[in-house]
Amino acid sequence: MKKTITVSIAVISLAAPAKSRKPNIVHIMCDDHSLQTISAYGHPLSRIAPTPNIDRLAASGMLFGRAFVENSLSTPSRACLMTGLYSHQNGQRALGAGIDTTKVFFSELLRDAGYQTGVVGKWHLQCEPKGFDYYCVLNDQGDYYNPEFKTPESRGAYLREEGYATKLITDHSIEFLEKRDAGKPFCLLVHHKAPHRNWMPEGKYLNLYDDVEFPLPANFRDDYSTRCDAARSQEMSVANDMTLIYDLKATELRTVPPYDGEWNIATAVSDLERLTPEQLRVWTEAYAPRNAKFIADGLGGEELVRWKYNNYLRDYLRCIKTIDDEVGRLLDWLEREGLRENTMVVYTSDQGFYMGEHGWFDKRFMYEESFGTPLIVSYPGVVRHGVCNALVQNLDFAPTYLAVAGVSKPEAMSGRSLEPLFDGAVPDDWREYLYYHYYDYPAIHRVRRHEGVRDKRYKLIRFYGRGFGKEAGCDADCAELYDLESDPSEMNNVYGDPAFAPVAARLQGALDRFRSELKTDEP
Ligand code: SGN
Ligand code: CA
Repeated sequence: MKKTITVSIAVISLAAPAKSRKPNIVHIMCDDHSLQTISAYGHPLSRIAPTPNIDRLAASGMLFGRAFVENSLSTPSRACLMTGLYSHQNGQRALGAGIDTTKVFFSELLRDAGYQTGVVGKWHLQCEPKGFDYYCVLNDQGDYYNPEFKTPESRGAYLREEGYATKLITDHSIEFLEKRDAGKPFCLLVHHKAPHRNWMPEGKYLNLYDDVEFPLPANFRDDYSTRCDAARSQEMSVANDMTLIYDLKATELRTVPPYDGEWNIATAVSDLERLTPEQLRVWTEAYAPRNAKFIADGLGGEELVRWKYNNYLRDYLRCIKTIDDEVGRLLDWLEREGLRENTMVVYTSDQGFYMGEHGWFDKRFMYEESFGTPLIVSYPGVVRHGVCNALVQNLDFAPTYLAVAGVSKPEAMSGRSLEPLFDGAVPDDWREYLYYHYYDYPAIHRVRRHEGVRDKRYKLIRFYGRGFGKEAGCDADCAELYDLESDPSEMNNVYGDPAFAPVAARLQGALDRFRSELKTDEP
């Protein structure tokens, strides 16, 4: 039984009958790409910096308006992608070691089913790529300029290549496709490094948006007054935690007190040491005049915060510009080769990102900007064109790819295939709630541990756990509740408001059910 009223489809086109050949799969996943900066999502920011090529996918495919991750951090998200399991099930709770390599990766099952499998770019998990015929992966987070890649031929060594990461990743993706056995279907994961911190743009875009003044988000000055302590004790604020030298490339400040002791100088210097003399010349030509003016102006207070915000946005969006170009190059290649028709192309990110909302950059929190992630699925003739607002999660990738390949999903996988949504209707038994759990504390950005549930309208978050370091003695045990319909930017925590007591009880019931059914970690 299907309901047609619970999903909004912007434009309806009749889906063709399911195709008989096994489809190819191209999963393009950026690192930290906010949906606010994809124009198909319609956010004001993306009107200033459009993404015409990513939009090509949305123009032919299904754009998910409520896509989320289960733990907003790179390795947990990547482990979830590969296994279809929650963090506590696949072992990858925090950023470092964790992945339980005895778990089945969907790539292994696709390969067994006759698919040629490849992964290019950021892998990040502390295990070898499992279930791949081909890999060409960055070392850990990887570098923007002249990065090192490991391939089956390099025998465990990471070898430096000259060029810009986003382009090299596309080059290697196309190489994999060119060399494939055309008689077999393929599944290719294209995992970009960009636009991860510290947002180093490609040479030709270093002056893009120079003259654009970006408006601060309406809630940039959130004073966190209605919330638990976690929002106050984080260290991911544009004003206080974004560093001038490392993040904002004011390299010349190295020798100017009081900045000469600033965090991450060593990293910032080694980032530039990676550049060839010609790359460095282009880089310096772009940033040196801006930095000279910045030093001469001696900005402080409000002006300094605006300068930081604008230069953060400019570099981030410059990185996105190359991503968009390279998505276009890959799509053009698929079209030229006549492969587009039988290929499901997915665009997503390992999580969302703050573009100054609540005053922040980075991710981790269960608030919408980082809990949410962009998701566009284009497979003309099979996936209907339009917007789907069903609740979906990165747990669903593995089951979806197995389903479209005709491979049965292992019993243990927690996610569910998105296939039933592809005709534009939402089945009656589609999930009503999502479960989220963030563990990486104490760690950089100091976001406290929390878990929670979200339905289509409300969100319950529970912060928990011992405080360390500057939070020593501040053990967390505190809840927040948001009505996303009346308060989409989550400024007004209504937990404890008697008017919302029934909602709080209902969401707590859902959280309790997740805890017992999924045997989650005890807070
Ligand atoms: C690095 C970044 C952090 C970021 C984590 C996780 N610092 O540690 O800002 O939160 O990665 O990012 S940096 O100084 O190394 O740039 S993730 O996308 O891999 O989860
Ligand atoms: Ca990331």
